[in-house]
Amino acid sequence: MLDSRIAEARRALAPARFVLVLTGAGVSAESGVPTFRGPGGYWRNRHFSELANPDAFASEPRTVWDWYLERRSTVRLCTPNAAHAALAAWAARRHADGEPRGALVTQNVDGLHERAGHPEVIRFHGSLWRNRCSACGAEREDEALHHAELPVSPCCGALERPGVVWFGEAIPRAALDAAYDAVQAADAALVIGTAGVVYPAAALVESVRAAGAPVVEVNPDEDYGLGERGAFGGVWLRGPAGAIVPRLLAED
Ligand code: BV8
Repeated sequence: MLDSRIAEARRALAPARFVLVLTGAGVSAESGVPTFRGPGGYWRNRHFSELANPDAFASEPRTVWDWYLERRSTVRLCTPNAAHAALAAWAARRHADGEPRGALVTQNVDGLHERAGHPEVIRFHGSLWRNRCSACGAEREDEALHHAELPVSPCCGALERPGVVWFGEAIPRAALDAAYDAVQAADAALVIGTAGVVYPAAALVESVRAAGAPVVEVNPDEDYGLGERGAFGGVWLRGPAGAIVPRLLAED
């Protein structure tokens, strides 16, 4: 059953000139990064949406920083899995003739796609490993796992915040433009490890789908899709990304 569905999905993706890939927390689950569903969505009994917003940072910056620093510590101990590696190899093969034939948009801030050597990652929700100046918005890399004092920006001497996109905040212009360009160019979409409920990320796939393009979805959760179809109405491959994505993207 899964074999024939993977074959069907490969047939759907093979003729595509440009594939939009959208990933979520599920692609990093097998690397040990908690997803936001279930217990992973809570920290010190607070739901992540309570912490991942500007008001929480304004009222309790230490608490919010401690959460992000703990996530850095967790991710630092993780390594990219077979799904990250297969996506990176596939993208490299498709970019071989210099012509971009796809784009990977990730909702993840963990940096595991980059660590797997993916040639071009659109970080739609920012990065765990970057700080942003709360005065001028300038960003810088920060690999520190601990901050006794909350970080201050070298540019303005202002409090720095994690370089991620919080609920209620706009997607960074460059990432939004790159993602919209990819949606325009795409004639197929591949969705891996996302519940598909956060916007505008989910709307990217909906736009490609609305243009009549094939969509392939990888997700083990039986409540993710309906019957044979995934949450976005595409070919649903029901199983973990680490097992399915390498088979889906294997060279002919
Ligand atoms: C904005 C960064 C306005 C921080 C994150 C339209 C309709 C409804 C609501 C809205 C709408 N438009 C906007 C909203 C509001 C909101 C939103 O979408 N709310 C939702 C919850 C209803 N959106 C926003 O606030 C956005 N901003 O709209 O700004 C604006 C515009 C202009 C100017 C000013 C303002 C910003 C949203 C970004 C928030 N930041 N992350 C951080 O990480 O700390 S969101 C964060 O949560 C992640 O990035 C990700 O996007 C989301 C989690 O979702 P998933 O990745 O899907 O993960 P989840 O755990 O939920 O599911 C995992 C899936 O994997 C499951 O399906 C599971 O079955 C599967 N899985 C598990 N194991 C595996 C697996 N799959 C494969 N293999 C496995 N092994």
